Amino acid sequence: MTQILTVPTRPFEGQAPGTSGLRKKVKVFQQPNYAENFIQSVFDVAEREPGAILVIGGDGRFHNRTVIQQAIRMAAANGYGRVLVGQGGILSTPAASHVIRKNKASGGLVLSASHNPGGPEEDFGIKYNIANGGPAPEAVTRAIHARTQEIDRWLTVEAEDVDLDTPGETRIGELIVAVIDPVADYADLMEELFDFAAIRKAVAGGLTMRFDAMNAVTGPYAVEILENRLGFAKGTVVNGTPLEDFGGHHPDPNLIHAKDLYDLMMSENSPDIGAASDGDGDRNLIIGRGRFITPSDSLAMLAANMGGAPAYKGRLAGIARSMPTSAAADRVAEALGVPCFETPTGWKFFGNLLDAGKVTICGEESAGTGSDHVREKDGLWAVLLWLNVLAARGISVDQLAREHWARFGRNYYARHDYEGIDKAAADVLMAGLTDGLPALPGKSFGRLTVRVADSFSYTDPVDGSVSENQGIRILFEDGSRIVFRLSGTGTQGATLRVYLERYESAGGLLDEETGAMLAEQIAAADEIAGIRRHTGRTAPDVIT
Ligand code: G16
Repeated sequence: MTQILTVPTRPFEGQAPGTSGLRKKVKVFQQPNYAENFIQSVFDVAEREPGAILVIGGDGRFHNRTVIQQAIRMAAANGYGRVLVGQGGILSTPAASHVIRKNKASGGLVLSASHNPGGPEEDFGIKYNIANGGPAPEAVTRAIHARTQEIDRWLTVEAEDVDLDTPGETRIGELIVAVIDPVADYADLMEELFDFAAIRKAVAGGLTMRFDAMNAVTGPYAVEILENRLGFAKGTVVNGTPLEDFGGHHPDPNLIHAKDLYDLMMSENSPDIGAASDGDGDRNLIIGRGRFITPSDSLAMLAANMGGAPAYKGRLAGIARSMPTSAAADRVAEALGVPCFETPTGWKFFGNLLDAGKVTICGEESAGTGSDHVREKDGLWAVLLWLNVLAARGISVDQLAREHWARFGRNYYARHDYEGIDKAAADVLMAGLTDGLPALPGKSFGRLTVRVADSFSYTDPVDGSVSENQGIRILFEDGSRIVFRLSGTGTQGATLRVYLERYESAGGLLDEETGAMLAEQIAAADEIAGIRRHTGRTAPDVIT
């Protein structure tokens, strides 16, 4: 019997999970008791039987291995029976979700700060996923946070570090620790969902791609699936080695941080499709030859075409999107006669809808798309679904986009991010917006007249739980829209997100420049929110 050690501790301020887990600078996590307090709070509130299974994995960023060893010892002291940990401490977020579901684990610790940069001076994160494989819902994250505020001890055992690099089982007291292949189960699942034979045939017939793994977790997954199983040429996957600091880059698959890929795809030498994923493998970027696909459009286009993939043939139950995501998917849902749900930002809000079988595909403007195969968004899954659609239909990304807009119309869409602004100024800006809401309807900004202005509130149709203050919506009479919200994933100051959208019907202007099409909404956003006045910024840091 290994002796359980009780370590006295005191609460830390600010351990409230954000949009997706607790994200802070590595230096914050390195403080004695910091990670331990949070993990113990998770263990104190997590629903589980004695001897339950816990999955642990991360995106390989700096500090990953240290926290994994701490978590394993604490799991041993907290009555878990089995820990499944990815070899090298690696498990992409969607792969972790799959391992939890497949092994009927009680939950999992996913160690990642996603697309945020990594390294000793950068970011780290811990997220708890529940038994359905998805991020803990708000009731659970609230309970974890409450526990962090009163915690006075954490439990551990004295034990050597587990060898994370060698697959196999070891024992710490009653706990069995199994180091598992992080890729195999996930790659097998993808092979079940998609028509690999059709994709292989298209590849043999000349379909080319580049996948930028951004020196983050998807490298080994992409090499196995795209190069080894689907036959894309060696070298199709670039930046395929996971690095603790992601090579000094932001592993964020957007047009700023994946600029090399974008430039290639806009050049004459471009392959047929370019794709990228983020730090922990749940986001995706899709670019065709000469054609960028926004995440909102990607959701709509995939939803309209996913029946071509074996796992989804004839079974689209419904679509869900986060509120700031464009309404492109709503038009597909309407045309196909299935419901479309509008949830707050955060994948955790899709869990109930997926568990209840109300939706088959979900997506967010923040580059996340996924289905009911796991309970996380899934970067490589989205790439494979695109490949399956292209292979099955024998058309290009650009052709598919044009065909889609000609049928459904086009939702021009952009997100403007003002990063690292003063938190107090951001709060004043949001409070001012909220206070001004009742006076907005009927007011005009240029040619735009406000129809509705509100703060988005969501009632979960499955369990009736209510989530308020999920973003400010300004809806104009011409159908265009502006949404304002503060990011819940940053670690420094505040990030203001401004989401801009305008719909052009099928007979309208379908191939214009997005910035020009949204000029009126951009001007109105500044006038309504006083962005310059409150933040001193004259332009966004990132436009996606
Ligand atoms: C996380 C969540 C997503 C959410 C995104 C953006 O993504 O999992 O559901 O859309 O944050 O959140 P925010 O706008 O609050 O920064 P990831 O990829 O960082 O885990």
